[in-house]
Amino acid sequence: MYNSKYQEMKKQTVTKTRSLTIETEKKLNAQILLEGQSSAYYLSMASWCDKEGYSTSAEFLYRHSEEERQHMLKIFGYINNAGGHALQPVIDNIPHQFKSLHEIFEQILEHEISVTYSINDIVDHCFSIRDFATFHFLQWFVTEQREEETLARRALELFDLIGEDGVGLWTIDQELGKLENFVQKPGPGGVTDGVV
Ligand code: OFO
Repeated sequence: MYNSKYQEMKKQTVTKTRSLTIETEKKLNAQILLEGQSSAYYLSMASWCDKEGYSTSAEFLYRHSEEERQHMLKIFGYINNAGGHALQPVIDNIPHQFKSLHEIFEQILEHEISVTYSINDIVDHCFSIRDFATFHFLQWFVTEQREEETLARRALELFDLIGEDGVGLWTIDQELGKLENFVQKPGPGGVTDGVV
C-alpha cells in the first residue's frame, strides 16, 4: 500500500517533459567534465607549487581549484533543475610534474582559452536553437572566462616585468598573490575587469 502510494508520488514529481534538449544536456555535461578537469589540474599545480616552496602561488591555485569545483556544481544544479541528469565526470591524466612556475601559468592561460572556446560553443548552440534560459545561465561563465584569461595573462606579464634571476622568482610568487585584487578593480569606463 505504502509502496504503491510512493510509486504514484514518484510519477507525479518526476516528469520527463522539459525544454532542455538532449544535445544541450550533453554539451553541458561535457562542460562539467571540463570544469572538473580545471579543478583537478589546478589542484595538482597547487600541490607542486607547495612542494617547491612557492607558497603564495600554491594558495592562489588551491583557491582557484575550489572555484572551478563550484563552477562544475553550478552546472550540475542547472541541468538537474531543468529536468536533465548531471553526470559525475571521470577525470584522469592530470599531470603531477611541472618544469617551472612560468610553465604553470602558461598552461593555465592555454587551458582557460580552451574553456572559453567551449563556453562560446554552447552559448552559440543555445542561441541557434532559441534556448534562451540556458543562454542566459551561461552569461555568468562568459564573464568569468574573460576574467580568468585576464588573470592568467597578468600573471605571465609578471615574469617579463620582474625577470626570474636572483630574488626574481620569489618576488613573482609574492606578487601573484596580489593579482586577484588587481583584476577586481574597475577598468576604464567603470567596467569591472576582474574576478568577482
Ligand atoms: Fe571555470 O572558469 Fe576557468 O576554467
